[in-house]
Amino acid sequence: MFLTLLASTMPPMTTAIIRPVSRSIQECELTHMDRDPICYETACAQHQAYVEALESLGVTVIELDPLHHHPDAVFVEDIAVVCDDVAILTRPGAESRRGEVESITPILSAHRPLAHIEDPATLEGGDVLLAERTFYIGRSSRTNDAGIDQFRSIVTPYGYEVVAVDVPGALHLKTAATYLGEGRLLANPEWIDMDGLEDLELIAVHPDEPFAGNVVRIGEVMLFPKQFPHTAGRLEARGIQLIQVPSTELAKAEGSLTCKSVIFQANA
Ligand code: CIR
Repeated sequence: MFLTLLASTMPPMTTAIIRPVSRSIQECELTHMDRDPICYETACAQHQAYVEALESLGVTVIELDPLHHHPDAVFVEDIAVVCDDVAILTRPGAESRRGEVESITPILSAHRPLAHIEDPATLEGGDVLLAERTFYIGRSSRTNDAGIDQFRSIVTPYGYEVVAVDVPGALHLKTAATYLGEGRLLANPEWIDMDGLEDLELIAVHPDEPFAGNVVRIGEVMLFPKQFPHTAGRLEARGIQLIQVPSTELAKAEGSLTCKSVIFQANA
């Protein structure tokens, strides 16, 4: 009781859970991309730059143990979704990734009540886009209708809405679109069905940069991949402040920037 009262008076602290790149990253899952050799050392260096960018914004970073026998384990976003009220442990659509989930449970149970996506449902965090009180959830090769339904029953009691969005052209919904705050969506409209998203103001990626729709938003600042200068220009022209980070190596594993962390507000 005392601890609960104390926690409710503490200022929230932006926290990011991350995990080192697995030495087996070359064996990663690929869905919409051809295999291109990935340099483990470069991937680690770029991942470190990502972590440092988060820390430069005052984010507290918690590092999980590596899971070298799980090639995709660096992409922690897919195994858990955390909102202010609850942490949802997912059941990844990629079978090779299901063994990653358990390892994030202890840290999340210290911060939120836990809920679970259960068989036959599948859902990956890369398909979950939160904009204010609405969760847009990608219906993709990794997230099925049962996953969306289970997610809806978990979050509806907390006052969230859930809208399903078809994702015909990308791995996950957030491969193609992320929320910038203030009702704005950065997106590649070629890859997703924009129908459910029409309440949001679309800022389209530059046509030469189809993968530029994924940013990590920390307050007013956005981490953005360095390799997309045209889309960066579009965002900066609207007064959006970017920190550009190199992310070419894990992009070859079909990973975007958001994939590499689970970000939530923890009580200090
Ligand atoms: C996979 O296919 O599962 C990994 N190679 C990439 C996961 C990227 N995660 C994300 O977009 N949230």
